[in-house]
Amino acid sequence: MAAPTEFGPPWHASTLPSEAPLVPLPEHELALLERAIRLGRRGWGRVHPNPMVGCVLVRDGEILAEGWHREFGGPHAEVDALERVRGCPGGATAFVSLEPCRHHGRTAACTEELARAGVARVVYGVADPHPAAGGGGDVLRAAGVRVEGPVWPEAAGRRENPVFFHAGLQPFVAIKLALSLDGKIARVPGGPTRLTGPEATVAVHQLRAGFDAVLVGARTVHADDPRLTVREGGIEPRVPPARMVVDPDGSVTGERSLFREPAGRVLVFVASGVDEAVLDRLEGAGADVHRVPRRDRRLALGPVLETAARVGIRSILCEGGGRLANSFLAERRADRLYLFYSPIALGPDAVPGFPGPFPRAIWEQWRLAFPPARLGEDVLCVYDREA
Ligand code: AOF
Ligand code: ZN
Repeated sequence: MAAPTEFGPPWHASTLPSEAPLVPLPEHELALLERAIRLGRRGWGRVHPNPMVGCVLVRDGEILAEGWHREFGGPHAEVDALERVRGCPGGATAFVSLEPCRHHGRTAACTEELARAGVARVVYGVADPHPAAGGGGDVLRAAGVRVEGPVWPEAAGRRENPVFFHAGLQPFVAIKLALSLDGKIARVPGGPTRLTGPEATVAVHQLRAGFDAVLVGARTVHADDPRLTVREGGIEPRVPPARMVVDPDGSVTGERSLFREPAGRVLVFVASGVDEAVLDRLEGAGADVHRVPRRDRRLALGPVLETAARVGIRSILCEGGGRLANSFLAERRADRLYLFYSPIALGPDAVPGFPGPFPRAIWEQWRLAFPPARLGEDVLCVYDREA
């Protein structure tokens, strides 16, 4: 497994949640919670669908140990930190980014482990929204531990672990687009245009590692012939993301790189009426083919997402092209935007990133989630759609 990066993936610029704390904490204790958040980010690509969680154990102003949830099914952050204490953690304060769980799942309840270790105080970032695991704060209080939390409202947890907090039957959808300074995505339709630099490429590969699936339209397959694998960025995903192609006419062929590269499974979505021969050809190339109805001349995205959910996909990173991204936006089916801005301009004849058509109201729900991150010459802005 690749060594975890010190500050987590770059779109997560180091930051405290922007919401005012719900409980008053001194600056240095907020900094310890921030540290816990940052430690948790090291689990990106390894822990989903569990949340990224970090923990710092402190006593008398000294950090006894740090831990994080490293692997899905493995020890939780609190236990990871407790295991790393040299000596006895009795009397320590645990700063945890998420409320300690009270359930026996794949591991023992963190509430019990903390109490048993003699931890005197627990400060946690956000409440665990899940019925079985949540409520650990009260369990700890009942066990005589001093508890402060949640320090931030749910919105802060949602920003940090959007898929974990995502409710509903459809997968969480994030859109990644690289844009020129003048808001264009390509010089000419259907032609590949390199906009961003190597640092942004690394970030995209890191991003892919934390999603269940990467999605593109058939046009992008024809234009760019992407492999849609995680090759750079130093994060080896626990499960290679599935590769999804929306291809109404079944135009993609087995010679494409995504079929030839052994990585995540390939899912192709074609229109209901497409010939059996086309399905056979795609299946012969190794794809799982799903038929969904058309809407106008495109595929209906609702059924695409429902089908993806049915085969276990909870999160999707849509990497284009522009039309597909615009359809997700227009139908309010996108939850997050990762926009990489390059300092290049492509001019008035180039392909716009957001041609719509959709009313300006579509943009009113979007809010910047993190401070913009500089990646070489490019800037990454992450936006979330407010529910
Ligand atoms: C914590 N600390 O570091 C994490 C927590 O399947 P399990 O047993 O690993 O439990 C997963 C659930 O535990 C997950 O859905 C979430 O509610 C909570 N995650 N809790 O105290 C952690 N990762
Ligand atoms: Zn736990």
